[in-house]
Amino acid sequence: MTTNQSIDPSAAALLPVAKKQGISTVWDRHKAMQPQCGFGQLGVCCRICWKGPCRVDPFGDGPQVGICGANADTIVARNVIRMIAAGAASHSEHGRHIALALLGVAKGELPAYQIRDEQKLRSVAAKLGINSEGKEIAAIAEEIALASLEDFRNQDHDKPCNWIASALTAKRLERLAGLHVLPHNIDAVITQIMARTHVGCDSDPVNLILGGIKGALADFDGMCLATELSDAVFGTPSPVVTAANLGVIKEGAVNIAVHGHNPLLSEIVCDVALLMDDEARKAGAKDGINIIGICCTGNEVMVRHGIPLATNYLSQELALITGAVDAMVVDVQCIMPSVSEIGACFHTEIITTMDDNKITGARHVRFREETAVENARQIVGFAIDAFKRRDPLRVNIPDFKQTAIVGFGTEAIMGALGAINAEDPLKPLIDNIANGNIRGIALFAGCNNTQVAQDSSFVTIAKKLAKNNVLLLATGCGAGSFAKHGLMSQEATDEYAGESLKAVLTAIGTAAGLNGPLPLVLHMGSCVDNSRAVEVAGAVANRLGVDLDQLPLVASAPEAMSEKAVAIGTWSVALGIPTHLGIMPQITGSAMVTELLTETAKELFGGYFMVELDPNQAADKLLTVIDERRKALGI
Ligand code: BF8
Ligand code: SF4
Repeated sequence: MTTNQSIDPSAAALLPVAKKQGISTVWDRHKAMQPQCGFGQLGVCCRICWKGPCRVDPFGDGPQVGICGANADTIVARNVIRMIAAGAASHSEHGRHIALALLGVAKGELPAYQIRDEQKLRSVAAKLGINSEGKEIAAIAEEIALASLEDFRNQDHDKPCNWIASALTAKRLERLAGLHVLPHNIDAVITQIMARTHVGCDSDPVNLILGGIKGALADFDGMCLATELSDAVFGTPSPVVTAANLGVIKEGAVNIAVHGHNPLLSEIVCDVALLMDDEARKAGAKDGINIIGICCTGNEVMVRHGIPLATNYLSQELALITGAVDAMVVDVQCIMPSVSEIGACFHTEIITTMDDNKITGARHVRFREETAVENARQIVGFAIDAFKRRDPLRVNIPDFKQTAIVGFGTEAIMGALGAINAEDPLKPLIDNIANGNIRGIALFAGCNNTQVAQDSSFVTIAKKLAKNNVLLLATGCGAGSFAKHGLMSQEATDEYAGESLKAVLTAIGTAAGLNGPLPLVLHMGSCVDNSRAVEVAGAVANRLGVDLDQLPLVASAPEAMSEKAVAIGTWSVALGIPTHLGIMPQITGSAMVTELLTETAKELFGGYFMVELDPNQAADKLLTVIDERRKALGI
């Protein structure tokens, strides 16, 4: 059962409930917003100064330049790189938060946190060129935290950020350095984008876009450090069986949805929930406390601890409409402001936790790492109290959930491959790519967007690629889509994988002790965890002595929405990866910028954007690109 708004059966079940109760959802608001502004869609509206707003007439009849003289190329370029700056700021602020927490742990100032994965910490040290031999864990952690914070502090423009320098192939670093787009300092690069796009500054669209690419690479740096340091503090993901979709909400439990992005909060909420389970039972919840995830916080706790995922971005409101979520605790990013109003229609506590991310009407618990346990106790207490106010007559939990095997970070993938060849884990992967059993690799990333039926493009493209023996990786809300629709299961491999891919996934899964194939789509984590996919690709490239832009590797963000997705897509291109967008980017008002990102980028970086709104055709185009790359490699 699907609707034209979403192919998620939970949406079909709950949208009529919302309608009956007079609750408007993201889809109602999308409808009310039609027709959307054509100037905005083309990217030719400028609000950068108060002489404006200005807009360039795309049909050529009206003004072709803004009041200051900026033309469509300048306006479009400025708008899109400001989006990249915002995306990079979001990811790297998350990264900074984790790096500062690691420093606090190292100094013994944050008792709520530990280094849960010492081995990872040591491997991070090695990656960053820090000698950890004979040193205490705390000392290594401090050095790593300081080296990470250096990426926000360094003033030497010729010295690239530590993390990006450690993460990319030598060939890629050389190419990016040659184009002057390697970031030296995340904060500085973001500031530069804001400065150069101020009225009367950089108006050269090519120069602007190159500045944006540097910002996108700063975004990559921020997500590398966020991912790797989180693994050291909270544990590195390994395969775990769990479930996804709104059916993971339990009628008999105090349901606490953790939503947002940063694991610093959600991890402690999970720990404290275990300690307060009895309290919930005493309040009448026979199933105790049930933590469920939404968006990337959901992905973080899912891949590390097997916490079930309730849903991805577009149906976060539907979780509340079940009437059975007692508290939704949020931190940063991708939280619809509408949740506080919908929570108020029910008994649900909407709890914000970060001082720079409040929502009108929500309760705010000021979360600090120093008082994390106390804050989490308070939050769980509010949830238990809310549970007592829940109206059982308004509970509508859709009976949909799918099994998902998740937790395939770099180490887990290498571990699984190592079960086949312990001495040379990459060999089975490389051999199977070379002999064509695996035709190529596709990384699915990015959001949901009301412009396409929720999850439909993800599922359509993935099934077609799998049938054509493409190995599938996923992060973010893309991973959420696949988990909800049962594509992260062994059954999905049996049903949808092409014969040779199925044989490979079965051989690896069986050797790795999964009693069957690997799931059809490998869940690598949240959006910041896209860096994991680059790590695997980089290892393959290094092993073959080639660069990333030669691998039969593609990326797809078929339902992209956020500024963070714009930043990720852009670094993916800069790293040499052909990157599909299934949503029309707001750049087409400038033929020059469009050409730069879809054509010229290919010459400069090897990667480029491919825009295709039709998912079937998108899959075909991705296959064509994979085949081109294979041919060029002579395989
Ligand atoms: O960082 S995929 S809607 S939740 S931005 Fe947001 Fe997009 Fe989801 Fe995660 Ni990523
Ligand atoms: Fe108009 Fe130029 Fe001001 Fe933009 S910067 S609003 S184009 S005058």
